[in-house]
Amino acid sequence: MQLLVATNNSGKLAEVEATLKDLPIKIIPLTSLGTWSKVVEDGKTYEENALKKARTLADFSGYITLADDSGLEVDALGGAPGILSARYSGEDADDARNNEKLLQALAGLWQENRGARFVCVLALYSPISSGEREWVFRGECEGWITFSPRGDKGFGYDPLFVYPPLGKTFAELDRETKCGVSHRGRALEKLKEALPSLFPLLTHP
Ligand code: ITT
Repeated sequence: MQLLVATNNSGKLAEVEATLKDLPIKIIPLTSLGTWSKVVEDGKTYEENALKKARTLADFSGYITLADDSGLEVDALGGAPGILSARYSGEDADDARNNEKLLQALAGLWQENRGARFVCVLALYSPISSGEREWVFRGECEGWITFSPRGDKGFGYDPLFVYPPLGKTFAELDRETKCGVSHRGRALEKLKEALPSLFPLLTHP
């Protein structure tokens, strides 16, 4: 089975590829399409955004498509940045600016007030030409936000997110270890569990 992974984020793509590598699935990255439509992420939930990305790219490309919408929810900020995590520091946001803004927003707070969770919602969508079906899988991971960045692996907010059972930030873990415990790893595990029963539906519409 061929699966388009509809993300512009190379960190997400690498984690999906690593976690699904043992399945009989050929991962198609967006870059192999040459051009693709940009999706405006205007949903109110991760589910809405993930489904919109998956539907748009599946109907554009004709491939069965997996999309990911994710974010970091910080308790002291009332759950922000949440679904706005990618643009937390503005329209020209990047990982460094987002992390800097988050550390500033939490300045002066003790560890017990720095609780946070990562959320990942995966949407799997088969295009109109294959019968138009959709499924979503959610994973979450609890932790807290460091006082300064630690580690150089991963992407996004990884250097700031401590996973308490290992006492390390996600950026201090190798990809396999992170995916074994992370929000995305947990959502991907649910997808993997469901896939055997979905394969017939996806491959013989
Ligand atoms: P696509 O929409 O193209 O998939 P994106 O990076 O814009 O890529 P989102 O809209 O889902 O993805 O935004 C998610 C934000 O949360 C973004 O800033 C990511 O860097 C961050 N994020 C998501 N998962 C993460 C993880 O596992 N580790 C660190 N940061 C993560």
